[in-house]
Amino acid sequence: MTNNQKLLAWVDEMTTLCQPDDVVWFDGSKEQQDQILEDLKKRDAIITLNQDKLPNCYLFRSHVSDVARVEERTFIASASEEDAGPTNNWYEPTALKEKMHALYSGSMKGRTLYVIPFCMGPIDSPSSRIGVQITDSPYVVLNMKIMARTGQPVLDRLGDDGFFVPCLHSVGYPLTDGKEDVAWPCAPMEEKYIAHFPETREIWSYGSGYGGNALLGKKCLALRIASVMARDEGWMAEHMLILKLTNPEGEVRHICAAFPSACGKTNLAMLVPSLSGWKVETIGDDIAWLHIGKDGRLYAINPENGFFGVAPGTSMRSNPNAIKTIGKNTIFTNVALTDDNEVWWEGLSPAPEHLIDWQGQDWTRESGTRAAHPNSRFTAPAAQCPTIAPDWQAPEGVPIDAILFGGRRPSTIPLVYESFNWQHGVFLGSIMGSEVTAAIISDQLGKVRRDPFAMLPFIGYHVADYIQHWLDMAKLTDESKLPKIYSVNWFRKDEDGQFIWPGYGENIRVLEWIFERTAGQAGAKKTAIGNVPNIKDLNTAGLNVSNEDVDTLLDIDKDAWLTEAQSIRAHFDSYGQKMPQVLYDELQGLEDRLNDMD
Ligand code: GTP
Ligand code: SPV
Ligand code: MN
Repeated sequence: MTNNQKLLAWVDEMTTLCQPDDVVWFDGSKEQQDQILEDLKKRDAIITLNQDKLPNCYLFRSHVSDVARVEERTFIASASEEDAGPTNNWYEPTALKEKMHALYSGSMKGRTLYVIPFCMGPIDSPSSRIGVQITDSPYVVLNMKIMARTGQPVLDRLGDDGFFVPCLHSVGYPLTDGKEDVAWPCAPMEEKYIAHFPETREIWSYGSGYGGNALLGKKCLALRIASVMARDEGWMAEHMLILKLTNPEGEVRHICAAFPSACGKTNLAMLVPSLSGWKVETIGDDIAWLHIGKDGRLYAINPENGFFGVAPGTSMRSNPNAIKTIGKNTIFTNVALTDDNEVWWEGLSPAPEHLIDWQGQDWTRESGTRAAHPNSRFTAPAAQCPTIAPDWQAPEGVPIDAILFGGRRPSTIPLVYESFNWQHGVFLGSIMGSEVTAAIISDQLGKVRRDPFAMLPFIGYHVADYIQHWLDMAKLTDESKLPKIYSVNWFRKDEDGQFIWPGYGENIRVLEWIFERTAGQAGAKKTAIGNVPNIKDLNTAGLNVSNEDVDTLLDIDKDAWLTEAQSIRAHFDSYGQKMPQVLYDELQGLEDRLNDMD
């Protein structure tokens, strides 16, 4: 329990507001989890999977409207509109609180209010931060238990007057006037609010039970609010995986990679190298918190404790480590159910004859629909990953040698290239783009949008100030100690719309080149856009891709890049007056070098 008066007072106040039938402090115990499972079973809100094959695994089916993050209903309620910048939805904080107060009033009637103390980052890390989530969703409680460190150890660290981020969450479906509960309660789209108050470090989420809308430690705290803390305190909160790479000689490098949602972070973090002697170990698959260490290098911790991974496309061929991770103690959401009470999704294996699809309907191969939702997910403990690095919970983190930026770009962007220096690397992050994926509810699916640093939906303040913060990080240390920065693109397509690069385990060839560049070994040619490997600089032994295709993947198309530069200028302009001048200088430099090309 706790004597933290601020916490006790906040829980009292929220209880009075939301009027639940019960209040339960989640202590992380098996008894409490069993109780929650029992309640869910009674309500038919959970499907118990085959306990011989998938021990302690469960399936949830969400409401058809509540299947991914909702960027249109996500708000940065900073005191001034200017601080939210041009890429966020802004709402005046007092007005938003008033509006949401009305929604929360009595919103937990007929339900239990759970209090979940959680720690983002290892309990003993000075870089970790504490949050407390109030929620009326038992699904959220079970997921938070996997995704964060929860319960009494967190309250112990918090102490009597420690700081926490209050995170209020309600699914927005009060059981008033005899209203019956449903398997997945949520509110209609126009009543959903995913609200962030950056100055007071508060999170209020209403109306959705899914993923980043509802597991408030993840995108809301560890990225949007943490990005504001990081700006104020001189560190960085980024949408990045963290991996440890060991070469055949036993030398180690640590790599962070920022890719937008559903663009390959989990897969790269668990990569099984196709080249013998190389080893990849996993430290994190979605979020990195980066600090300058005592030695002046940049160190990363993974603030999370589990993986909330995309199911479709995950198989023993593409990502065997993920498959081995999710064999027990895992929650599946919106995947299909087999006749043996196991799980299935597109890309896992040849489709069985009969399934129950993610909406609970009979499905056969003739149905012509997807059996699993494209944004169906697994929630699994990170410690179960066979490649989890032994030091993944090191309180000081791991020193980072290289940062990768990448997205889904069917054309123009080569397989890999290296920035000239930190400032040019920041430019590479700022110009990122990617096709929009099913991780977001959007009518822009498949269209390329700019997504600077893969953080477009997660920067808790003005995008131009965020880019300036990246530039400023170099002033906190000797630039030569900072990681080298690379752009990668696994998603180039040919005229038939097929991926040219095989990806997955073959991405080790790109990591090998990057490893050797950090050691001053591999060659490269200096081009208008950056340092690009020559074909001979890449290890292509045994690679099932023609030299012609590798040429295409490494080629720089002057006209396509000049068009790209124009689009970058428009996108910089849309960020307004605050955009750092040096980024325009970098853009001008790129255009000048392109115009000098033959
Ligand atoms: P979030 O959890 O939404 O942040 O996604 P993520 O960035 O972790 O993406 P993830 O690794 O889950 O991959 C998303 C989809 O891209 C899956 O369907 C993968 O199978 C596919 N994918 C991942 N890596 C590659 C690759 O190297 N090549 C190709 N073609 N597809 C890939
Ligand atoms: C993402 O969309 O980047 C995710 C899934 O990692 S969610 O937790 O829903 O944000
Ligand atoms: Mn993500």
